[in-house]
Amino acid sequence: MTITESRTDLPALATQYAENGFVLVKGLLSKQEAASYRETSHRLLARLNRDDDPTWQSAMGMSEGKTRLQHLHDAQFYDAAFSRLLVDPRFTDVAAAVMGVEDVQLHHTKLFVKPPENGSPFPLHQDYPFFPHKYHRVGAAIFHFDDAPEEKGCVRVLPGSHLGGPREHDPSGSFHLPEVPFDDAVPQPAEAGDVLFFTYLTVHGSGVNISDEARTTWLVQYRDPSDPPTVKTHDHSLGQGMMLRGVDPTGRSGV
Ligand SMILES: O=C(O)CCC(=O)C(=O)O
Repeated sequence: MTITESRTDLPALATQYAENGFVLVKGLLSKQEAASYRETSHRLLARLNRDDDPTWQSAMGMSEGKTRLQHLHDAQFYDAAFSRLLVDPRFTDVAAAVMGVEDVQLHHTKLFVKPPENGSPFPLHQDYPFFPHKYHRVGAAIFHFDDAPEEKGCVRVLPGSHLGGPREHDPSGSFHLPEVPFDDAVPQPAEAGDVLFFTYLTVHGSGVNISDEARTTWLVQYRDPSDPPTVKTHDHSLGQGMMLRGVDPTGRSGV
């Protein structure tokens, strides 16, 4: 099951998101824009030439050989093109509609490149345990800057899994959900320009990139500013608390 909608029908998006915990919005960016962001992403990572690999410890057993992942936190602090995307109403209007709120606040961002042939997978997990919030009005948008068919290790989700609320995650090392079979999660193949929105309670992960092309995505995590964190974690992220849409009615008390 892949739940896809056009970004212009906001009530339909909100309904799909409420029922399934995710929605794939087709063509939110044009192919040209996606190609430009892809180029910017790869150029930036090549220029920084960092050698850190964020592959999860718990992902090691998901493939035969060693896998690799390139990443960059806070890309909007390196290139203004990413800042523009953060406040683009094509994105923020959907983020607000699916959360059922007016105001959208930045939590953090992560640029990922899964290299060809051995791009690292992500074990199934909720994002909730990494940064729990009181009312769970926290979501993610994954921008696809190139095509992500299943063989490129596209994102997978467990439809409706958000409805059961927070789950107990394996506390050893990186949080994940060893009891949920990986194959239960439904692949969400996407094209360049598509954006996958999901709640931080939706169980998700992704497979190994076994194709001969990189998979390039930008993950933006956002929240309702009226939803306070219950634990102060992840507050090293640059720009956390920046308003992407509307106002912060709390006067920054949650930041
Ligand atoms: O980009 C992906 O394949 C999944 C990323 C993810 O699940 C995460 O960063 O929490």
